[in-house]
Amino acid sequence: MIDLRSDTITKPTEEMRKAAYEAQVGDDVYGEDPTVNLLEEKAAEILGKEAALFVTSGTQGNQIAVLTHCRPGNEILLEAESHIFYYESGAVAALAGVQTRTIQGVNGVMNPLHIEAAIRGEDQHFPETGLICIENTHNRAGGAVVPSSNMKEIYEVAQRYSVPVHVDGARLFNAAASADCSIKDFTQHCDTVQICLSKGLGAPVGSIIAGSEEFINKARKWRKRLGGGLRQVGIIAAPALIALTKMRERLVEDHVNARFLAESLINYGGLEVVNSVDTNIVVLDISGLKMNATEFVEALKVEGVLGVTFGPTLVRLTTHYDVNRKDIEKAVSVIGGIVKGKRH
Ligand code: TLP
Repeated sequence: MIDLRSDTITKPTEEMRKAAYEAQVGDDVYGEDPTVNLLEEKAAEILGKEAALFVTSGTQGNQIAVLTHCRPGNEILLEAESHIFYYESGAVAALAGVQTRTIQGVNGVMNPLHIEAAIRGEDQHFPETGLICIENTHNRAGGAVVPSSNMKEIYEVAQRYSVPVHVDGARLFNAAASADCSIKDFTQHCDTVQICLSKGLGAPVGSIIAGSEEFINKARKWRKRLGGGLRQVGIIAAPALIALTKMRERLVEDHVNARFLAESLINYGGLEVVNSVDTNIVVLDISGLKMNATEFVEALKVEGVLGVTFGPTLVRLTTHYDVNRKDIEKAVSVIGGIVKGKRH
């Protein structure tokens, strides 16, 4: 199977498995796991923040951030198709008791003026604006990079109104690789950030949240409340450390493969690449075919290629460490075969 469903499906490398086996461990709830401590120190340094916390998943990291920044009854501003709004099972309502106010972005990029207009003033009728969330890269915008200049403008607005900014940077290293800049060029324009180690970076488990020392101390307590205080967790922090320190440089390979995939499909009648392919995601609109996205994904599967539906006529294909150029060529030819028989 050529699995293009997500970069989350990457399996740990040999080096990661060996590191897990050999990891020095201790009880992390006592702060005694040396591998976790090293991972958190390294992550804070790379992200340019005072402190960092190892959490089980991107969703847990985002939720801990919202819980730590906000109080029940707050309102948070976030992009209309952001992961926190779209794909986290309503957790911000269920757990943090906040309401969401969505801002329609363009390619995942929110206009700072729209954000400023949405920040609540002093009035007993109004909820307080507790947090602004930016997603970078933006998943449903097809892995689009939110420029650091846009983040800077949003952060300036946020600071003027004393509202914190959290970045869901599940794929922020992809953004840095695509923009050919340092991750700090992005993280300097936010208070807190969540990055996933288990996506393109290939770790089997884990995310990091980073921010001020004070924020991370409070976040640690929320992690514990959520049952995320783990014990000899160096076993998974060791592969995560390899993901963080050794796997960033290769993300551009995934981007090159995604671009190759998109360019190979561009001239196929009946389907259209609808995203800008900044990083490792290709989104296809198949409305020119006599089938819907579910049927298209089924047809792909029969031919040994996996993708995911992204809407009634949209399909997402994601490149990653476990697929190479040859796999992409095979996927292109499979898609070619399906398209041939199904054009309107
Ligand atoms: N995204 C997954 C699915 O949940 C859709 C994927 O396959 O892309 N933020 C962003 C921007 C994400 O794309 C994801 C995962 C998360 C957060 C959540 O991370 P996990 O899966 O570790 O909870």
